[in-house]
Amino acid sequence: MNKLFDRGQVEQHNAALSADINADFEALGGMLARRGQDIEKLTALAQTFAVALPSWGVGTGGTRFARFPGKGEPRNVFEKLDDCAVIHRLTGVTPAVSLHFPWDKPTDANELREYAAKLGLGFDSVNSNTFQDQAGQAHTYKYGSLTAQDAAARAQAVAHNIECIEIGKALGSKGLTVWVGDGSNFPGQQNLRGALERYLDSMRGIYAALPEDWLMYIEHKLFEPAFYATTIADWGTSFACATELGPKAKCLVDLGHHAPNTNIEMIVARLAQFGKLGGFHFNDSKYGDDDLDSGSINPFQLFLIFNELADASGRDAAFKPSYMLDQSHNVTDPIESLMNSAVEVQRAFVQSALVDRATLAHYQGQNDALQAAQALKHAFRTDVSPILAMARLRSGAAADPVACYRASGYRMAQAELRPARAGASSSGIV
Ligand code: PSV
Ligand code: MN
Ligand code: MN
Repeated sequence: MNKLFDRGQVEQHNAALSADINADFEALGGMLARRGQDIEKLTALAQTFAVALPSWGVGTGGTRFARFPGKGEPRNVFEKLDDCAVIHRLTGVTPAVSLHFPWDKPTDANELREYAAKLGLGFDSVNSNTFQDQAGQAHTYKYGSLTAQDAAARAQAVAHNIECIEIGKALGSKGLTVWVGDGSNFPGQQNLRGALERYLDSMRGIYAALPEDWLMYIEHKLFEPAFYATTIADWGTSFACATELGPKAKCLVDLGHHAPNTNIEMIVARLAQFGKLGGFHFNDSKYGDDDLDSGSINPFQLFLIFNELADASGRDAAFKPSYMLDQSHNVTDPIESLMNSAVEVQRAFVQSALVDRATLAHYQGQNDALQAAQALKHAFRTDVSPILAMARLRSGAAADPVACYRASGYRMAQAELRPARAGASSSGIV
């Protein structure tokens, strides 16, 4: 593990900023107190927040046109964990990593688990990959995996998912996320109903291998790589499949997997209402699966999603969907983007706690649309940055994660230790 942050760097950084943060915190505390809100409670709440990191997010991403590698990119799963540990060390809100197999397949799962534990990291749900062919694979996924016409390709895809569960068990994961790109590019290419029947049949085989305390997350996506009809294209199909499969199957909402202008917060409300909201892949987008940094394009939407989550938590204290980032970084340092995103998602979480639910319900009851909307805007407009900074100080993380990271020289140190591999992609996706 990289020792840069063990040399009192974070403490020095915090000491230099603490007077300013205390002053801002006190000022905000006074303002919130006049609104009847307790900044101490909000700060304690902020400290409970956690969002998992995607192992594939710490490498530079790419598009189907090109990939422009960054300096010091992680070359294997251990180095990916090293970078994730830096993100957690500086933000204090990313204690778990979501692995993707076979990209991150360990030769020894126990060794990997111990390595992560030493870094203070655990493992979130594991992800299967049947959207690419791997070297030496017996049956191609060119025409689908869990939905393929070819029974042998389907069986291979099911076996891969079961292997992911086995590795995940050894790592201490508690969930399997299944996203398949299966679908068709031409009208008539596939029998639409037949493809979903085959999907369900395959998923039943995977579901049967889930341990008792595991969940299976079904991730829908509108399009890409299928450009006419994707088998699991929307939350309705995801919900129907999760219902068919049983209580351990839930729906996962990746924010980028919808048509532009889709009301995602309403999807969240619906899935929560019917007990099928399993978790999120947070990111932001302008067009579709852009995998941009969380909160970078539409922070209000992120807030509105958390507003629904706060409403759901208020109705059921046991409600706890899992949170994960799923981003791709082409023009920024992935560590910086992931830190910023983790903080942006935490920001929306805290802002949603500022919504005065009784007041909102009152305006809704009165059909006072203007004031109801203002009740939300009032919370959204409040700059909770001092709460987030104080939460980090109290958790031993960095007051300003990006500034602390830049001052550390971590990236340049990794550039020396990890020479670039021309054209290589850490995730396998270019
Ligand atoms: C698909 O676009 C997706 O969002 C799924 O979560 C995949 O597993 C991930 O991206 C990998 O790139
Ligand atoms: Mn995703
Ligand atoms: Mn995606």
